[in-house]
Amino acid sequence: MSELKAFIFDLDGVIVFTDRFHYLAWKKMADELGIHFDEEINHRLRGVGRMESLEIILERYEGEPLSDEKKHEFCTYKNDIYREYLSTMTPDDVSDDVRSTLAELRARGYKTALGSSSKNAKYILEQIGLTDAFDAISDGTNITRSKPDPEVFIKAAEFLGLEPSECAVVEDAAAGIDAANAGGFTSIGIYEAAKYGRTDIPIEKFTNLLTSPF
Ligand code: B16
Ligand code: MG
Repeated sequence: MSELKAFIFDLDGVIVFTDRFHYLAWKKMADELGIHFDEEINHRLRGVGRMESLEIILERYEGEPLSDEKKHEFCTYKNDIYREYLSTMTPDDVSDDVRSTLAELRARGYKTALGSSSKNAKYILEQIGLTDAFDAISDGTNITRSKPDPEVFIKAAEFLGLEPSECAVVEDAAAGIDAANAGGFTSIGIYEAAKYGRTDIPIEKFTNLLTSPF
């Protein structure tokens, strides 16, 4: 393994927790379409892109086949509701541990980047006052393939001017760990991803990034 020079962070489920907002927005859309949607199905949406999430929800849809235009309309509808929830977020939604660990990693000379599937990532970072904590931001607006494809992390490494082998990816979702591994990154799994068999380095909490031997 090359010397580790950077950490690339997933956003949703690692830096902040917007699962509930995703759930409530998809739930409203699904209820209006008469599609069964619950927390278990919502769980399958973690880390995957918006259109891919809609396709998972539509597995239970029993109506006429939907045009691409209609699917885009549903995604926009869900996103408008989701962004209303996001507008209530503030810097208090970031824990002191996350804020101080990001700062300390930089103080130790590591680069930091964001690697999120979300097209709302920059808006979320603004809301929580964390835009300046990252040297590069790779998100849903600069990729064509969603996790488990490694594109979002490869772009993050490119933006930092580093090779994947010089970067570790911090992820909470299996799709993100698979993406990191496929791209040649060291995968660090937190929370649920700490129990995922393909994770290189499991950690229990965010501050463990400061004590793990890299
Ligand atoms: P958006 P991450 C992911 O963010 C979420 O985990 C996933 O649930 C969501 O569908 C995806 O972003 C797309 O988000 O609709 O905001 O573009 O975990 O990659 O930071
Ligand atoms: Mg995530």
